[in-house]
Amino acid sequence: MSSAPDSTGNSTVHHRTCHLCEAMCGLEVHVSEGRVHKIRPNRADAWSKGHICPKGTTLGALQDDPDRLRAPVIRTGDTWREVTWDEAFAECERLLRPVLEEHGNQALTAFLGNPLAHNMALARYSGILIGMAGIHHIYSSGTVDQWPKNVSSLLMYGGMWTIPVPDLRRTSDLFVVMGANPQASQGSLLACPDVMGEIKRIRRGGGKVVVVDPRRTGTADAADEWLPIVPGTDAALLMAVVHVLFADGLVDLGPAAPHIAGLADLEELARDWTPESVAGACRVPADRIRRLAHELAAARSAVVYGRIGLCNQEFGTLASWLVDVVNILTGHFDTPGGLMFPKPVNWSVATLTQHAKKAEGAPFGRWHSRVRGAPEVLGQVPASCLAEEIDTDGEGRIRALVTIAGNPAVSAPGADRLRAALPRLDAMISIDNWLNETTRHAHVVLPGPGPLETAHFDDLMWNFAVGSAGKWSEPVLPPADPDRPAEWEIVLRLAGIAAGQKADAVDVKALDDMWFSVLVRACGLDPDEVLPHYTEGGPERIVDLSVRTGPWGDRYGRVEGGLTLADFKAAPNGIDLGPMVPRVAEVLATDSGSVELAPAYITADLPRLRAHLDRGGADEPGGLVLVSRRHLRSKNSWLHNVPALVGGSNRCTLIMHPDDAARAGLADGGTAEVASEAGSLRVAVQVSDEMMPGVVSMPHGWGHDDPGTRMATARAHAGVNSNVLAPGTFVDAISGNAAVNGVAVTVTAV
Ligand SMILES: Nc1nc2c(c(=O)[nH]1)N[C@H]1C(S)=C(S)[C@@H](COP(=O)(O)OP(=O)(O)OC[C@H]3O[C@@H](n4cnc5c(=O)[nH]c(N)nc54)[C@H](O)[C@@H]3O)O[C@H]1N2
Ligand SMILES: Nc1nc2c(c(=O)[nH]1)N[C@H]1C(S)=C(S)[C@@H](COP(=O)(O)OP(=O)(O)OC[C@H]3O[C@@H](n4cnc5c(=O)[nH]c(N)nc54)[C@H](O)[C@@H]3O)O[C@H]1N2
Ligand code: SF4
Ligand SMILES: [Mo]
Repeated sequence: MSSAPDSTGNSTVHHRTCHLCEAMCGLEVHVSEGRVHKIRPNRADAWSKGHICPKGTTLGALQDDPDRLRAPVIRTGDTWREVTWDEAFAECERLLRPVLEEHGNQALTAFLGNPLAHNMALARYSGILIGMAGIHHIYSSGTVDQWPKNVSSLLMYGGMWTIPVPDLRRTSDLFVVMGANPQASQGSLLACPDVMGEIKRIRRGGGKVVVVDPRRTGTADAADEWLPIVPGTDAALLMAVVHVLFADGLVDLGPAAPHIAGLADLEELARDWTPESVAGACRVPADRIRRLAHELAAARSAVVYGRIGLCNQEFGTLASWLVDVVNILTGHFDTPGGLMFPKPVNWSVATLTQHAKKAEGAPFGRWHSRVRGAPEVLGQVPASCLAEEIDTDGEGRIRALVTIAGNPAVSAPGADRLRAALPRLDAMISIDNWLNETTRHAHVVLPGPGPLETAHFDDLMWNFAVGSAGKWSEPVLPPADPDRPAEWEIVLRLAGIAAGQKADAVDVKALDDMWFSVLVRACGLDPDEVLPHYTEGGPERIVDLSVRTGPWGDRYGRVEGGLTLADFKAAPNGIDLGPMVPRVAEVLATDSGSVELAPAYITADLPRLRAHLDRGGADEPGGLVLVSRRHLRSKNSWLHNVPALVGGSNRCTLIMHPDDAARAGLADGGTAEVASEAGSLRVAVQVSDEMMPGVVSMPHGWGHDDPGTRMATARAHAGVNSNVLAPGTFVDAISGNAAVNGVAVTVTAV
């Protein structure tokens, strides 16, 4: 254990990577008498060098949270009782068996949530549960998140997780941030500790930072320029930038030029997209758009970055694609300071299998959802389909649901319908640590251990990192209950049950070896050779495999001096393997072997965008549109039970521009009724000119006063569930990703 007595002599100090967001900050966790008494930044951390945010200091509070489930619970009616693990798994079997026997595997699905990707065990084991349960179609928070980027990356580079990220630590002249607020989020599809510090550095060095966002965010406040934009029109602005780049002879592909295909097609497509033709709808002056194109072309080192505001919107795939296109056309691609492909020290289970998935055929529209007829995209339909697939009778209705670290009753659009649908399930099993708005509907909840009782090594996050690095964290605390299963064992046991095994007869070790062997083969190695290297299984073994078969790995003795997990264990501050390197040729997996600048599947969506602009976009007189926001002290829906993180400026309010508030007869602190086609709610109003006129903002992840939850602090700061307002059918048509931004609403005074 990476511990040493601190200066007082009575406590131990543990080095640990915070698992709450992509920044992956190194923490010093001070423990005495078995409890965390303080958490400090670890300045010696090779990756984060002392960066931290207020959330990282609350891991002790999460660990000690009296509401966090310590044992499995079973619900009968409105009553929950704690049970033994054997009883809990027997109940899972009792619930699942009849559904599967009478209705087949198509009646069972899973919803995978965001913390799964940050969790040592769940990230590496959820795949086997889905496979063994024979689940045909899963749902995930991915379709309320980065699905557009997955689509554009697959079509441009050949892998849905082959996502280039800004090489921000070396950007010096111009950083354009679109639809992201790293002041709150700390970076996303951009794992970079201290994004705000990089923004300061760029400006100190004479460079410029521009934020394109309907809200003047904390990031915009720290930038040189805030460019307000009408939600959902970013793709139009970027098409106009592309137009100017071609029209003014500014295209310069730079060193990546030999790898780029589709330039002529793109030029043709951009011909009509003059700045003047989009300026009205975007509410960005044409000359500013033109100048942006020239600034990007002139900059030596620049990068355009787009994130959730560009994904969770009606034209998410077009916008996500165009961010990359503009970087490529201006030569800020696969070059230091521009958009580059990370080189993770370890593969993730998701990235390891991405090309195998593609080989199954074009991952678009291979099947359609039963009720809405939504085309599948990359194996999933919109998360909002889940509700109707549960509440609509007929052959193929979903009757059993497993949620894994997800809270779709709050995080998915059409929240009212899902909350009404969940009680119709015959079997609902949640792998989760709290009784919240979603899990309160479960029949059985299987909690993982406390957040500081497990080891940690990030899985997917290193794929978005601005440098190659790795960090191993030992458990800070011993298991509170040594007899309870680890989270990966919970997943495997449930997998066995879902596959038809008796609850008390699941051979967890055999399943673990089987899953490990699948992963070994996917790495091109022979399990008979690799398995004897280990005496124990679990996620740690998978981490070792992923490091040893990664770019710096020893390939089990084939590469002399290559890395293994033991090297990371010996380096409690982590190992830094340097900044990103140009590697486009190495990562490309398209059929053509080139970067596809103008994939037909995406460009066919341009007429829809043009029609939207011609209708005037969202710009109808008096009409308001709603966008989402994040706060530094929240993490989606699930940190509001930590007293230190709620209250103060972290409140669930509707922010409105003064003109819009005046028109609705609302003053700061008043209560508004907000209504959309999907639902309505009442919320406190905050009047501020940080909003552009016509756009209002609410955070997601609130609404903690549902009956039957067990999160006392969250309940005392309940707020309202903004996804009641998001219509489930409002999606980016070609990715199926939810458009929770740009929702048409009316706001009236109560
Ligand atoms: N309106 C609107 N909606 C949005 C968004 C938005 O911007 N606006 N953002 C979307 C995005 S980007 C995302 S990622 C989704 C998030 O959507 P979800 O992943 O569905 O929601 P979270 O709030 O992250 O819920 C996490 C769940 O995991 C549980 N949990 C936390 N840690 C652990 C753990 O270690 N083990 C287990 N087993 N469970 C754990 C929590 O108790 C909680 O139930 O929300 C989306 N929804
Ligand atoms: N503190 C904190 N950190 C988090 C999270 C959290 O909940 N809290 N969640 C994590 C997760 S799961 C994710 S995915 C990331 C997300 O990370 P970010 O993408 O940085 O997310 P936000 O902070 O929501 O910033 C999105 C911005 O997009 C703007 N926006 C909305 N619609 C549009 C539009 O149409 N066009 C443009 N140009 N802008 C628009 C909003 O006003 C908002 O400022 O954050 C992660 N980190
Ligand atoms: S920024 Fe905050 S939440 Fe994110 S990893 Fe660092 S300390 Fe944790
Ligand atoms: Mo997310």
